[in-house]
Amino acid sequence: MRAAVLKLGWPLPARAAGEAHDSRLLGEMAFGPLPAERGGPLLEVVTPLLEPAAPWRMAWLSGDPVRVGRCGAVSYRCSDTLLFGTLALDERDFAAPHEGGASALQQAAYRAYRDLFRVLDEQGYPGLARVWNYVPRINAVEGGLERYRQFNIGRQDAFADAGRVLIGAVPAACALGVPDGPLAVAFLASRSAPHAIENPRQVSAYHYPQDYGPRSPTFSRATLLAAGGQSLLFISGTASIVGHRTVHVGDVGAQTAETLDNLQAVIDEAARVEPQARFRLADLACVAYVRHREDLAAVRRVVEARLGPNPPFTYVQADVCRADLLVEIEASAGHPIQESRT
Ligand code: 3EB
Repeated sequence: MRAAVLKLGWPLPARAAGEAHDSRLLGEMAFGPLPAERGGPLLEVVTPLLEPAAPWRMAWLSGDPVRVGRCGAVSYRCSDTLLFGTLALDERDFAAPHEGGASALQQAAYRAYRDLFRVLDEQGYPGLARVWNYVPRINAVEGGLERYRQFNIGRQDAFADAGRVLIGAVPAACALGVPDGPLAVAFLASRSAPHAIENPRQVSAYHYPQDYGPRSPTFSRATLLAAGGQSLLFISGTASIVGHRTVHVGDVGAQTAETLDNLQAVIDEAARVEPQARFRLADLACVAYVRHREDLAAVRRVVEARLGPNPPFTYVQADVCRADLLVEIEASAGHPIQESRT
């Protein structure tokens, strides 16, 4: 039997500095305070960890050997089928805005996505399935506009300038806040186009009204990707939003329950669109981002009441892109999970 085109190793202990990279490693994301050395597409997400407590990483592994490259700000590795890339941009490298001009963060977001699309075009992996965005001080208001909203402008402009659609066939994504450091982005793309999935309980994010910022965010609720016989599902960061409104403001337990309902709705929608794509919520590999570390126990209680003890979940502390959201959960499925708890 053919090896899986995509496997997830997760959560693995943080790699020791200088350790050689696996020839089948597409890329990895590391959470927590990390050794300085990097090599290959390693996205460092410098944010406090909750569970497991030690620094850990998730590794996307290919069944076939990979090729390594760099293009603009992007470091990438690709198999015949998939390309995983990372980039980190320091806002201080962008000019301070003049009156009414683009903020440094907006410029950095534009550059990040411009370079991302260049890699996809140059290497021939047009099917952008999933993007992870880590934005320093995401909820801070600067120059009269929340930084998440500045990010949305730069991202959307880059999609438009790359000739990409802004609604419909857009990638699954998440956007979380980290205390400091660069704008850090990781992405997974394919030779073939993924199928975008929306959540019938929610207004599509690309149709959010202007109350949430001058430009709506460019992401779909999930993507389904057929790759080498696997049916892969990538679910975007999912929160306690019904329609376009945040619900259960101030109640982290109820927000977690609503988020799980939204995840279930996305799974159901994926199965409706693609009958082969049948996944159980309890089998998804999930990362839960918790705004306040003291809410970890409450989030876990609701997750484990619904999914049973020890589901494949990890917990990270991060800011969520609406100030009233206390928790956000992202997920993936359809790939084997190689678990190795630290
Ligand atoms: C939401 O549903 C919560 O801007 O890329 C979730 C996933 C959210 C992705 C993004 C934002 C993003 O609107 C926030």
